[in-house]
Amino acid sequence: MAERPVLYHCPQTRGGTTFWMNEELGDVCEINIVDIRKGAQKQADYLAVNPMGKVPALVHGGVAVTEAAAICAYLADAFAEKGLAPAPSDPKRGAYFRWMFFAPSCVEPAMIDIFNKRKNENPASIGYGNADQVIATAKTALAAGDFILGDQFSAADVVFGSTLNFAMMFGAIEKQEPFTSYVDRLMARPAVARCNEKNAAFMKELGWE
Ligand SMILES: N[C@@H](CCC(=O)N[C@@H](CS)C(=O)NCC(=O)O)C(=O)O
Repeated sequence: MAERPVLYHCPQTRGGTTFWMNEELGDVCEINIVDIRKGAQKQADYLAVNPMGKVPALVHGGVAVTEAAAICAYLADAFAEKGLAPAPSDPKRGAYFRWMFFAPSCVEPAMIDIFNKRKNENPASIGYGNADQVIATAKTALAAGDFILGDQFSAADVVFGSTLNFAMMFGAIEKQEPFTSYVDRLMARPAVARCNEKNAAFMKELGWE
């Protein structure tokens, strides 16, 4: 599809995950800033894109994609030549999807439980079990090497790494190995430095302190 995707983003939000993905791909999206402090995410024009009234969102070829992990997976496939997703025939595709979706399905709700000091009384009936199970399982994702796919960085690291980074930054998951080394490795990437610079400029433009 020749048309440039439009990424709806706001600094200091989960939009950061998709903004990083865009930067890893070589800045392939047009960026549209949604000022959530001014409530732009609840205005009719944005609700038409994402009825949840949340960022991020992506529009490409007239089609909206929401949910940070879905946007990252979509962009990795749309720009497959950049090598951030294993091909459908590649056996690594299983681990790629598995951990990319483990992050929002399991790590994120467990993180919110810890943050809100909420204990699940019936882990068998809850999709993510409990926080201890999630943390122990998340560690196995990093057994293959420096990245989820071993020595190959992929969009799964953008999603999984962003989630772990936020969880440890806000104290929802205690800083611990192998998470800290993994996140440090990811945060040292040139694309992350570019995102930090660009987000600082956006915040200045928005008049945020
Ligand atoms: N499940 C969504 C969550 C998006 C989300 O929670 N976005 C927050 C910012 S981190 C937001 O837009 N909040 C503004 C609001 O709800 O008014 C995703 O993964 O993309």
